[in-house]
Formats: sequence, C-alpha cells, structure tokens
Amino acid sequence: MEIKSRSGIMMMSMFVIVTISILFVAFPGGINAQQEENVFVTHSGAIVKTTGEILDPLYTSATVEFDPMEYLRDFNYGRISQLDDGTTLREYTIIANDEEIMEVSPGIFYNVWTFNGTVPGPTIRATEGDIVRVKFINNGEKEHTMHFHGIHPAGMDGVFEPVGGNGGQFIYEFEAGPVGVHPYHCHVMPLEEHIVHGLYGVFIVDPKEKRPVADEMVMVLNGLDTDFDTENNFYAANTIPFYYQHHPIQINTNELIRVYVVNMVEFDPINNFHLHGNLYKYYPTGTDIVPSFYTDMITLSQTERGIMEFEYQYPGKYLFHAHKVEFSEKGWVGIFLVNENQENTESEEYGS
Ligand SMILES: [Cu+2]
Repeated sequence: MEIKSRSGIMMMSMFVIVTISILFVAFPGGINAQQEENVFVTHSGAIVKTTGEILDPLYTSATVEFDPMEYLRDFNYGRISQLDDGTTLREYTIIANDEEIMEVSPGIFYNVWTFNGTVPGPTIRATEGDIVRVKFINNGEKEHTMHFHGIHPAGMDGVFEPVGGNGGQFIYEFEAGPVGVHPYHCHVMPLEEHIVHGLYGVFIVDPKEKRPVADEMVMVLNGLDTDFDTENNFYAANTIPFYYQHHPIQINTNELIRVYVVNMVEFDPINNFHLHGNLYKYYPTGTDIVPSFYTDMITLSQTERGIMEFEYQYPGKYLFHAHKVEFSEKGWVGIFLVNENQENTESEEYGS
C-alpha cells in the first residue's frame, strides 16, 4: 500500500499511536516483561540481577552428586574373556532406574533416569570385532531399553522389545562396530521423555590397530528441562552446568588431547563446540582415521558425534563452549587449564 497524501500519512501515524497506547493500557506488564530484572540471592550469598533464566553457577563439587571430572576419563571395558574361536568377549551389566532425584545445581533438584546411577550412563568401550554382551536390568517403574547406534541385528536394536520395570531383563549381544564413537539411549516412547531425563551414554569402538596415545576424555553435550515446558533450562558438557568452568580440566602442553564428543541435547535443533586459542582435527562419528576438518567450531544435531584431536602449544586457561551463546550462558561452558608439560608425563594407552 502506498500512502501519497499528507492527510493519509497523518491518519496512519494516528492509527499507530492509538494502537500502541491501547496495548500499553491493556498489557502494561507484557510489553515491559523482557526488560524486567529479577533479583536472586545465590547459595553463596551473592546477589544476582538477571532478565533471563536464573542460574546459580557458584557451587563446589560437594554440592552435586555426580562428579563430571570422574566421568570425563572413566571408561568401562567390561569383563573380558575369550570365546572358543579366540574372539574377545566383553560383558557389561547396565541397570536402569527412573526414580532418583539428583541435585544438578544448588537448589535445583531433578528426577534423573539413569543407566548405572549416572547421567550420562557409563562409557562402554570395546575394540572392533569384539563381542559385546550387555546384561540389561530395568529396576525402574517404566519400560526401558538400550538402543545402540552402530551395526547389529534387528533384534538387538532395543526398539521393539521393551523391557518391563521392577527387574525386567534383556541381553543385548552383538559384534562391536563400526570403529568410532556412538551414542546409546533408551528407545521407549515417548522417546523425548526418556532421553531428556537422562537415559543415554557413549559407546566407543576402538580400531584394532589403536589410535595414537593421547589424553582421552568424553563430553556428552546435554540439557535439562527442569520445569517440563519442553525447553531446556540448563545446558552442559556432562550434565552439571558450569562445572568445568569452576573446575578446569587439566591438560599438558604438547600432548595430544582426544575428546569423544556426543550431542544429546533435546528440543533445540542444533548444538556446537567452540575451542579457544586452538583448532582441532575433527573426525565425524570417528569412523575414519583421516580427519574431515581442521576447525575451532563444529555444529551437531541430536546424536551427531565425533572425535576431536588437538595439542596446546602455550600454557594457560582456554575456554571451550557452545557458540550458541544462550547455551553457554546457561551452563555449557568450560575451561582447559594447560600446564607446561613435564618431560616424564606419559599418556595412558587406551583400547586394551
Ligand atoms: Cu526409557
């Protein structure tokens, strides 16, 4: 519509002014809601003014029941034995529960659904070609399963065989493969509910020839919807918001760091991972031994995952965080504290 006359412009201006005035009278709080600051007293006594979600990033490890530092480098290789044909058999026991309440941040209690008592569940690790046998026990009230990403028979896919609660059992058995990093998660409907409560973990398949020696760690990017409005209130690497910011991950200069990263964030279509002061080689899904990217930024949808490799040349503190800034300001942020390498430092060899 083109308004050419002076009176037409005046009429349109009056209409706009009257409309805005009516809106102010009808919804005085609504229009100003975005600018309203709330005052919040944290557990440590600090007074925070915020217009956004209220978070209390100040806590000690004693106030949370899950230790992200322990989880970071904890790999479950299973009980190892040999089959008659010489194949390695790895046996794991995974117990599901859905009634635990965990304090995920001071004053924030959440009903976590867990594999072996934690969110994420244990990092299950095997070598390509091994037989993986998982004894799954469901001690929850609801039905649950374990659905592994990777290659396996249909009956081992953890979708059409829901395992009843209060002690139901199922044995998942398959050959480990392909090489890489894969998620596992419950696949009972409504899937959204079973995933957001925490029924997921990481499955690493090592190549037979092994990757180069490195300081290895696992980061599951996740979120928590603590008010059940199908939007995440918190984001994190390994469940506890801001944890690695207040407890930096110690690494060494000139030492290869390998991060197995898996995005499990529900509700939001994407997540990402930005590293400061460095770039990393990135192997999507970890299925290839040649990196696809050399970058400081990857974007991941749900269950997208890969392997990052990097070395720091200079000591000091470096952030890593979502470059979806909303996520980092709600907890998905951490620090690598890079120490000057001592010559006698030896990385652990993985995949044994
Ligand atoms: Cu489930």
